[in-house]
Amino acid sequence: MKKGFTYIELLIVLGVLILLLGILISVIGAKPYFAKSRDVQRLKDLYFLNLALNFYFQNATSVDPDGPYLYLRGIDEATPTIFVSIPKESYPFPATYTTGSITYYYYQSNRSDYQRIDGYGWLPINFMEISFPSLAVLPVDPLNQVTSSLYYTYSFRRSSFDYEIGGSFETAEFKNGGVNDKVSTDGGNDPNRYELGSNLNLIPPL
Ligand SMILES: [Ca+2]
Ligand SMILES: [Ca+2]
Repeated sequence: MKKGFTYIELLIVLGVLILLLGILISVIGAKPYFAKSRDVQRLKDLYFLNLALNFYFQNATSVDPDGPYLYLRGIDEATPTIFVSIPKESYPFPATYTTGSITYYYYQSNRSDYQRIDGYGWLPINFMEISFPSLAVLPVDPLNQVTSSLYYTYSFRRSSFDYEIGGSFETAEFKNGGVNDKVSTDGGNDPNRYELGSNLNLIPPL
């Protein structure tokens, strides 16, 4: 008579247990939990990026809001630009975005450089010129995808040295009409994106 389990039987039992665990996790809803933690990360990222930008505009010896490698990218200049955190290899945005009477240009960095803080990143400011604590890499959205607009944005105006950054959330709580609505209560012109900066009308509703 056979005693206990064979190795194969143990493997099958283990496989079934893993399968059941997977089903259990999807039923009790681990996904919303992770979505919430990503939203908290977005709040932190944009808060610190806003602090860093504020510090840069106040303290840089020679403020250059489109960095050392790009030119005339201000909303009030020849190439009014919306900088986005998604690298162009992941999802190429169209060259332009027209709304009202204004045509905006999208700018994307590439996958090997997009988190650099020396002017090659998705946000082209050279943060090496200032010593801002805890900004070693540029933050990007935890998912950084065009679906549900889960990416960060940046624009600036040269004449007044104004800037705006933005992002979106996954959980209903932080979205427009949610119990903790962050996007329609920020004073900006986009009721579905979270806007921060010194002029929240630079980036149009996307
Ligand atoms: Ca908003
Ligand atoms: Ca805006």
